[in-house]
Amino acid sequence: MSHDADAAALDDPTTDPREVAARAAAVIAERTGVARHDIALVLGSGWGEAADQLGETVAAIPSHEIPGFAAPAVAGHVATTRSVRLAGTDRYALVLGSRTHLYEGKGVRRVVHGVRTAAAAGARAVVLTNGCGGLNTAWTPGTPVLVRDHLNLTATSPLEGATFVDLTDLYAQRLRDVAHEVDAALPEGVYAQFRGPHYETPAEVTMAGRMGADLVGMSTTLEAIAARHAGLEVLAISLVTNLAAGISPVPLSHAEVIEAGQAAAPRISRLLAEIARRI
Ligand code: 8IG
Repeated sequence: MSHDADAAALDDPTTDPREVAARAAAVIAERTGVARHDIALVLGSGWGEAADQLGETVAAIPSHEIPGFAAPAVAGHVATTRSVRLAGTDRYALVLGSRTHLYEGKGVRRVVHGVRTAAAAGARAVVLTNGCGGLNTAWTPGTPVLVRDHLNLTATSPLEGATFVDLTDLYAQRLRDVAHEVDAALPEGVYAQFRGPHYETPAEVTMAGRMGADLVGMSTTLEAIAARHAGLEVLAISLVTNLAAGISPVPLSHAEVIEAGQAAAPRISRLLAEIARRI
């Protein structure tokens, strides 16, 4: 099937999106020479270089050459999918260097195609990373925070039909324990996903805080739901790249986001590598 035909198939409601994910996984296996990947990582804003210490990159594929994947829309996002042999192991990580966001308007299937592809490629666990705004002023820009739970404020779901999935332990306690073995001081928080692409108003940040959010962002929750439905264990790590609107005394800027990621790079690279090895 041609690349456009794969994209069209993914957008066709009569197609099971897992069929396109299976085709994507077959292309990944063929292009990387790795028949089965053990875990997957999705790199969000600020995490572009954080996967560089995972191990040896055995293959890199421009993501848009994989069925169902679109070219990235945001500056600072990396558009390659890599196969990495985890240092000191015989296990392979599939590193998705970019994601499709809900705010791109391409539909929820595109948003979660990466995690469905990871499951089809054999992964048992996925590490979702993101850059986000923080409500806790003790979390200065550059602070990594484990997602303990989420508020999905997108008013949508990646699941279609009567697909009832239990989300009680969505962000697996086992994987958060693994992360805490690596860094016992890692804080945990509740992540609220807004649709974006605009940042929140100060009133919306106040609302999110009263509803229990510690972090605000534009990704992750829909992917986590789809990942759990596909049978993956989920770990999510947020990099607070800015204080949320109204918490911060200064307006938000994308430049600030990129800067915070660069400053945090050594710490989050080590963190990600150690966690990936132990999962
Ligand atoms: I990076 O403050 C980043 N992404 N919704 N709010 C939302 N998304 C974000 C923010 C933020 N910072």
